[in-house]
Amino acid sequence: MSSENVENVDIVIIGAGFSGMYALHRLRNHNVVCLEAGEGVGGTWYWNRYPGARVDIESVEYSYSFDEELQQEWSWPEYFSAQPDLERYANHVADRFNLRERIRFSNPVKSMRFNQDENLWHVYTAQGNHLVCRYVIAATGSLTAPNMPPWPGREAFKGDIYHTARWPAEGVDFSGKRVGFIGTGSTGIQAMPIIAEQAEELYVFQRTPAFCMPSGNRPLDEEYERDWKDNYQERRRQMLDTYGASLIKQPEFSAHECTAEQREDILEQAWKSQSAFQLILAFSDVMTDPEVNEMVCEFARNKIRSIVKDPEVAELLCPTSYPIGGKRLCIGNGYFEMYNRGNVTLVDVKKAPIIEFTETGLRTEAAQYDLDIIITATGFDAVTGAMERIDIEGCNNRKLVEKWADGPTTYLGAMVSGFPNLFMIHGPSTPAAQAQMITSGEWQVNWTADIIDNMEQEGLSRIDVTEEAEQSWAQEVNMVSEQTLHKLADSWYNAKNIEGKKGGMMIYVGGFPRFSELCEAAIADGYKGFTRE
Ligand code: NA7
Repeated sequence: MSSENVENVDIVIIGAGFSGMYALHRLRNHNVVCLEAGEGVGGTWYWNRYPGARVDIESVEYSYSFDEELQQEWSWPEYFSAQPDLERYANHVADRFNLRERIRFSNPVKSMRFNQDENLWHVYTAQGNHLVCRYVIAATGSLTAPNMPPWPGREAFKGDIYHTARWPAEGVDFSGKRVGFIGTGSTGIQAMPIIAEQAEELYVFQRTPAFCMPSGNRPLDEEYERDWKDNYQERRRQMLDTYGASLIKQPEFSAHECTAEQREDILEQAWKSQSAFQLILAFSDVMTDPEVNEMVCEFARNKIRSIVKDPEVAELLCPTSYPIGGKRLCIGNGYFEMYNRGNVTLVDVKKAPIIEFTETGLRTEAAQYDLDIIITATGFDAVTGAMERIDIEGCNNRKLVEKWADGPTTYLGAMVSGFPNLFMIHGPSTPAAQAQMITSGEWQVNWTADIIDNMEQEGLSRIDVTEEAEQSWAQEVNMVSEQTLHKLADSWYNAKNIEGKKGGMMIYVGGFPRFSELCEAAIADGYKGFTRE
């Protein structure tokens, strides 16, 4: 690339999702550019536009806190916002804070190389841009890189194949169609009941059944909204003191302190709470005591048995192989009820796995299914996928994929040893998915921006972390995960959702307050674990 095509900036932010947008705003006093793969802002809420896409955290919480006027003027129509409202909000923020002028859309980063003599990153994009900058902030998202199923024959299929995370903006018409749907995680559970209402037939290919509780979504009550707006500052502060950066009702007592009748009562209230996650928050020990967890599992299974009329189908929908909450509890709207429709068929692909796409549909080890449309809601190469799909080269020509070959290593989830001046937001071993993503993302952006500002004030040009620091963080991550039941479920939390993926626990389950305290303590302790020059 010739030198006249090189653009020099202070900071490159990768991704114009909620964290990247806030980073752009927070660091606006620097010469900063944001590179975004999509045509619009919103990240997760730009890409995941499948029918029924909705957040499972209340939007009064799942929104920015950095600007009081913004939180006073914005109104959410529902408790749990649908994708179009979240995307509208992202666009509003981009316009209101003049972010667009610094975002380069449809311009994914292809590769990055650190020049250790200059202490500069060279960033190359798909559109052929070459940017040179001191710092890179990768706000690439935890659930960005879609996991495409591995079966052969994709090109042979005569109908259409969609992944829910790459849904066409114009939507899909299912009327009169035979639809095959693969994946019964949070995404599948939201999308399928809507598709079943339109499609001629819906075949659900289920490998592992999911625990799911009713979302309880409803129009946002005006008084409730007013109360939040009157108390936003205090509530946002309180949120940061909770495990999940959310004021969701926390359990106060152990299940062992209750009689069997009291337990049933509490679980029934949790089921009807209209507040996502209350089933796993019914008692203080659901995620730590296998016996208590099993009680909650059986309560949830009995709900499935009471909703689904065909006992064989009901039994196949009952999860038995992992603890409830071990992977993310799904929040549904008519999901189990959907199986009472005449046009929905449940196919067990644990027993007889899918082996190929064919010209007319899908073949499992047991049968051929003729279909017009195939939808894969098969999740993501989560946490590390977005970073590993960029060719990143740090010091001594070391590639990030090589460094992470046995699983990601980070210090505080923010930096990787040998990759100086590169910060991640919601990187591996942060409380992603365990702590409300917008609020915890804002916190991480502020922490990172303070570090960069401090570097500038002190006239420093290079910051890295030590391998010892990475090892001590790995010990902390493992220690806290040993105390919970998350390790007993195969999911994207522990890299077991994708065959052959290595890495163990991908997220930090020690809670947001402990995470943020450790991050702050490292800086207060003279940048412990970092090297700066
Ligand atoms: P998830 O939760 O990872 O779910 C993916 C689903 O796809 C899950 O049911 C998987 O079954 C299934 N899957 C994946 N690969 C296959 C193959 N090869 N064959 C059959 N079935 C397969 O992704 P989501 O998009 O639903 O949700 C991601 C997050 O978004 C969620 O945690 C929330 O935070 C929001 P498996 O369970 O692996 O047997």
